[in-house]
Amino acid sequence: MTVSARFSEIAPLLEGQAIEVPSWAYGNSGTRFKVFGSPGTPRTVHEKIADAATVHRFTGLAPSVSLHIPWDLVDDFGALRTYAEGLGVALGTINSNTFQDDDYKLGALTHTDKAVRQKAIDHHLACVDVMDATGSRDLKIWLAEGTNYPGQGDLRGRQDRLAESLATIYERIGDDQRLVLEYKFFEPAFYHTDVPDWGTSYAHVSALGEKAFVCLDTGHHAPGTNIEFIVAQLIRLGKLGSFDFNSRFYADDDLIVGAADPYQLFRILYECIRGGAFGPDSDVAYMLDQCHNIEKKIPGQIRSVLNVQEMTARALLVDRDALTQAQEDGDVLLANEIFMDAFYTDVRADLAAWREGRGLPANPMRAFLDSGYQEQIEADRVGGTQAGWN
Ligand code: PSV
Ligand code: MN
Ligand code: MN
Repeated sequence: MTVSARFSEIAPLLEGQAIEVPSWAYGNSGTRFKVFGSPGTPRTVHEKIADAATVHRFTGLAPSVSLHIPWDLVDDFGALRTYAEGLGVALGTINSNTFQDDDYKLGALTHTDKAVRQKAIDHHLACVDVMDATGSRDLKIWLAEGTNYPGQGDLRGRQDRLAESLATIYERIGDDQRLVLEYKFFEPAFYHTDVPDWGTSYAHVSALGEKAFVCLDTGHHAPGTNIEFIVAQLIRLGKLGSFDFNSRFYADDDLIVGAADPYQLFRILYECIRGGAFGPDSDVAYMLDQCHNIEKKIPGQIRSVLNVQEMTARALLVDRDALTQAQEDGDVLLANEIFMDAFYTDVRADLAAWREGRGLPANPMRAFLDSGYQEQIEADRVGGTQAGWN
């Protein structure tokens, strides 16, 4: 197999593509109705990392794994780092968790009770301690905070307390570290959410300083939202820190990225490329935030990173000079045609040939399924408690 001439022009840009995978994608998850167990599910963080390393081994795309504290708590994070590196992956973003503790029922960083706020702040400071040991750059904060009923909370007072809590956490962020604040338009709170949109996240991270950025989770927007516009705007403002990629049909569905709307993924990646947020000079972290409720988890992750790679290749194929010319000429239909031409280009055969040339399987999914890894973990991982959304 050989790659086409046009593809070989863009192929070098695919070389360093890295998509971080979340540890929780390997554990069991479900809906509020049922969490399904599945054979071979990791019982420890070490087993999650081993599965993540397997995704990287077959795809060459996922060199780091993101951890969630306390789900992935261990006594010795330095040793965990060494273990991960031994498997060929790094430990990446550290995610805090203030959504599973009774004390946080009415808020954590926004709570009216100073003692509760301090507890939530201390948890984040402990997460930074973890980052120091793992060598992680980013602390990712997603807050499940908000209210269910008008009048329940003082909207403005909650923002003030949030700003104050975040500032305390930010003080502890090291010179080589960053704080990324994720937004989500609703859920678990249903009336108002304290960080519901990119504007609110942007306001907070701007106030914090240059080590604070916005995290954009593709599943966290109202239907019909033009996400690529938000991407373009945050890149313009220098505040796009990271992506949590997933697909949504209805709300925060956490489905395989590119499954629901590959064209939207293409448009998002195009804005990243257009904005200089893709490639070796970019600091934007590309991560998955997905759960695999009914499908097998490792193949689910393999499919996800391959989807990102495929849409990246297509977005790189946009003839930007011709597009700029058409835009400047006001040629609406030609501009759209140039854009769509790239989107409709089937890059799968070229990608397969290119992978082979780099010593990777042409078809990572098939190679994984044929490898026996899944059967092995299903046989080995019996007993103990399966990891999950716990
Ligand atoms: C909850 O919505 C959520 O899916 C957020 O997107 C976080 O990034 C993730 O959980 C992990 O905390
Ligand atoms: Mn997320
Ligand atoms: Mn989410």
